[in-house]
Amino acid sequence: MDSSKDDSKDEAHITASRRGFLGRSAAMGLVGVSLGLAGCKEDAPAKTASAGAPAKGAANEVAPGQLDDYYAFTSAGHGGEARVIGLPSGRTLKRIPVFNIDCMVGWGITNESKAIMGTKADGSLKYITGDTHHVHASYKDGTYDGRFMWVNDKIHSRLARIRMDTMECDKIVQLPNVMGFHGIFPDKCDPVDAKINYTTRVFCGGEFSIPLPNDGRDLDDPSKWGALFSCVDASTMEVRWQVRVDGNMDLVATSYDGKFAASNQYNTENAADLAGMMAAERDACVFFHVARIEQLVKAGKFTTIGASKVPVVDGRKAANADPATAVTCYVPVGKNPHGVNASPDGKYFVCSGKLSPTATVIDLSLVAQWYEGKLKQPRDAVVAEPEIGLGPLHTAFDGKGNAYTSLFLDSQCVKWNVAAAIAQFKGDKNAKVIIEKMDVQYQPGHNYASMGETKEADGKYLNSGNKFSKDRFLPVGPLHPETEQLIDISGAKMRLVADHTAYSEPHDGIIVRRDIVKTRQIYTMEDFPNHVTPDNAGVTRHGNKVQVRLMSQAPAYSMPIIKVKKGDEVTLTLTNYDKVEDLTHGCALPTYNINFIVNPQETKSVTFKADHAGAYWLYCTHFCHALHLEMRSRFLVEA
Ligand SMILES: [Cu+2]
Repeated sequence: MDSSKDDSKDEAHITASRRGFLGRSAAMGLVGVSLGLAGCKEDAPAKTASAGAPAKGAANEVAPGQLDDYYAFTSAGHGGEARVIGLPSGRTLKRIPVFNIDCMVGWGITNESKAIMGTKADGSLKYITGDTHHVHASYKDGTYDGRFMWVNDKIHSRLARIRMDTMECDKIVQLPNVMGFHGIFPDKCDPVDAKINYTTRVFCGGEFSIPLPNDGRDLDDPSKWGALFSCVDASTMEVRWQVRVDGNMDLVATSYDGKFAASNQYNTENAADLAGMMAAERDACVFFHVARIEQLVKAGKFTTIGASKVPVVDGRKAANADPATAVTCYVPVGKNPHGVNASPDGKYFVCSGKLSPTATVIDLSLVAQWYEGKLKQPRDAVVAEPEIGLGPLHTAFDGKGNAYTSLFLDSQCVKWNVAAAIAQFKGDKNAKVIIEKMDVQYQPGHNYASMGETKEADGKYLNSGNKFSKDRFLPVGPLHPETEQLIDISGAKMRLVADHTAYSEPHDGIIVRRDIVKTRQIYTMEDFPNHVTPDNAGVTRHGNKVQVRLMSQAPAYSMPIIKVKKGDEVTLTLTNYDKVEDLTHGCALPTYNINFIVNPQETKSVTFKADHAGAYWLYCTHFCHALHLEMRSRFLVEA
C-alpha cells in the first residue's frame, strides 16, 4: 500500500510539471499555429490538411520487437541511391548506395565499388552524380522471385542491378546513344519460350532526343535527332539491342506473357520546345513486339550508331505501318501521358495524360490482334478512357479489378473500376466508374500498391508518394521532406493510416511481401578472391608499390604498426575475420579520404598514393566492441 501511495505521488508530481511546461508553451504555440496557417494558405497547393485525417486504430502500428509485413524498395531521385523501408511501420531499414558516394559503407571509395561504378584512366570515378527514378524487381511466374532489383540513372543513362540477398549493387551498365534514361521494367516471361517464365531482360525507355550519334554534328537540326528503347540482358547486364522510335519515352511496362514491352510517350510531335511538345491532342503508348525485334537482330537486319556495336532496329512509325512486319505499334492515348502500368490480371495497360483528365485503358489482346492483321487501327485497342480527375499520373492496382490513379493537380488519389470503365466506354450510362476520391497531402507523383505490379496484388496497402509535404511535418528550413502516405485499401473505403517522411526525393517504389526476400546475414570469405589470410597478411613491397594486407577481429587489427614511404602507391586490403552477425568494422585513415566498412567475413581494398608524410591513426569507425575506441593502428608514412 505504501508503495502505491508513493507511485501516485510521483505521478501527481510528473503531471504537474508537464502541465507547467504545456502552460508555458501553449501561448507560444498559438502564435506559431496562426502564423503557420496563414503562411500555408498562401503557399499550399489545392487542398488543405483537413481532409484525409488519420484513421483511428493505427493500422500501421508495428509494436516494438515486431517485424513489418512488407519491404518497400524505392528510388531516391538525385540522391542517386535506392532505399529500403519497412511497411506498414515506415521504418527506414537501409539506404543502398548505387550511383552516389556513401562514406558510411565506403561505396565509391573502395577498389571494389569503383570497379562497379566505372573509373577514368586515373582511377577516379567516372561520375559522382546519379538520379534514380524507378526500382523494379525480378519476376518468376508473374510475381517477384527475390533475386534482383534494377534502378535507373536518368542523368548518365545507366542501369544498375542490386542483389536482393545482400541488398548491394553488383553491376552497372551505361546505355549507348541514350540521354534521359527514365523508365525501366524487367520482362516477366520469354516472348517465345513460355518455359522461361522468369526475368531475362530489362527494358529501358530513353526520354530525350539527341543526335544519333551525338558527336557534334546535326546540332542545329533536331529533325535528325532521335530516342532509343534499350533491352539489357538481366544476367550479363550487357545491352542486347535498341529500337529507334518517334517521340520521347517516359515509363515502361511489360506484359505477363512476355510478348510486349511498352512505353508511354509524350512529345510524339518530335518537338524541341515546350509549345511543340504540347501541340498534338493525342500522344501514344508504343508497344514493342519483342520476338520480332530479336528475329531482326538475329537475321542481321539492323544498323549501329557511332562507336556503339549494339544492334539498332528501326521502330519509327513510317517504317512500321504494315502490321505483318512491324516491330512497334503506336496506340494513341491522352495528351502528354505520364506513366504506363500493367493490370495484375495481365489484360490491360493503363496510361494517363498529364494534360487530359483521362486514363486510357489498352487491351493487350487487341494489340496482339493488330500485329496479326486482325485489328484495323492501333487506336481500336483502346477499350476505355474514363474521366478521372486533373493531372492523372500513375496507376496502381488492388488485384480486385480496381485501379488507383494519382491526381497531381487535384492532390487526390482516385479509386476507379476498370470493368465499369470498359462498360461505360461501350455505352453503359449506368456504369459506376469512380468509386472514391481521397485527398492526399499534397501533389502526388507515383503511387504503388502492395504486390500491385505482380499477379499476387493483394489489395492491402497503397503508398502515395507526395511531392509536397508543406504543413505536414515540423519545418526544417527551405527544403521540406516529401510525404509518403500509407493508405489502407483493404476495405470498401480508403483509409489514410500514416504519413511517413521521405528525404528528397524518391520517385517510384515497389512493395514486396517479406517472405519473398531472403537475405544473407554473413559473407563467405571465399566470395572475395583477394581476401587476406594469416599466411599473406603483412606488408610486401615491389618497387614503390606496397601491399598492406590487414585482418580485423574485434577489438584489433592484425598489425599495430604499418610503415610505408612517402611516394608509395599503397593498396590496403582488409578482411574481417569476425563471424558474428552484424559485427562490422570500419577503416578510416585521416587525411587520406579513406573510410569504408567490412562486414563479417568480407574483404575490401583501397589504393592510394602515400603523398604526405607523418603518423596517422588508422581507426575503426563502426562501433564493434567495448574496446572499439582502442581498435586502431599506427599508419606511418616516412619522409
Ligand atoms: Cu571495430
